[in-house]
Amino acid sequence: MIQMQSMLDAADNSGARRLMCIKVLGGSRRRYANIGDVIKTFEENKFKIVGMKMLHLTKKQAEGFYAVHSARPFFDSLTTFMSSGPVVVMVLEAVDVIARLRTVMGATNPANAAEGNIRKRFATGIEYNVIHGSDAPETAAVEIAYYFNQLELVG
Ligand code: 3AN
Repeated sequence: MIQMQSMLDAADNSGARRLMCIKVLGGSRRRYANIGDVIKTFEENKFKIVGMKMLHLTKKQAEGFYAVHSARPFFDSLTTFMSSGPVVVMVLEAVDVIARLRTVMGATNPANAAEGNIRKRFATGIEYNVIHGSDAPETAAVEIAYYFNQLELVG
């Protein structure tokens, strides 16, 4: 049993990949994130960047990305916001990546986020919360494939 658990732990710690997306960049309003600060935070926290690109999503592309939230009341405003300017999408690797990505990002609502994490430092509201991170291996696989092909991932 212990051996099986340590095999599972090893599997999760073997450099698993997660999609991370810095939401809409640029512009003059405070809802926008500073890309350099976010990247620096991940580098300082020992995440390896294995893929990165900047995109300006259409409304349809944003709706596809957030399809899981299509029944939620904020779906239209979230996807309008996500298609209102460029975003940066990244694929990150790290030991214990699920828990560590969530810790570095912070709670969905920045008002509840812990001191020092990205949403606490830079987000201006629950909808404008700077960053998206895949929450499970299955969603990461789908989200990575939404933006990247194999040639665009290194290492
Ligand atoms: P997280 O990004 O923390 O995993 P999710 O997956 O529940 O949170 O929500 C996806 C995105 O939908 C959030 N990043 C946020 O922008 C938006 N969102 C979530 N809950 C709300 C809400 N109650 N009101 C407005 N926007 C929300």
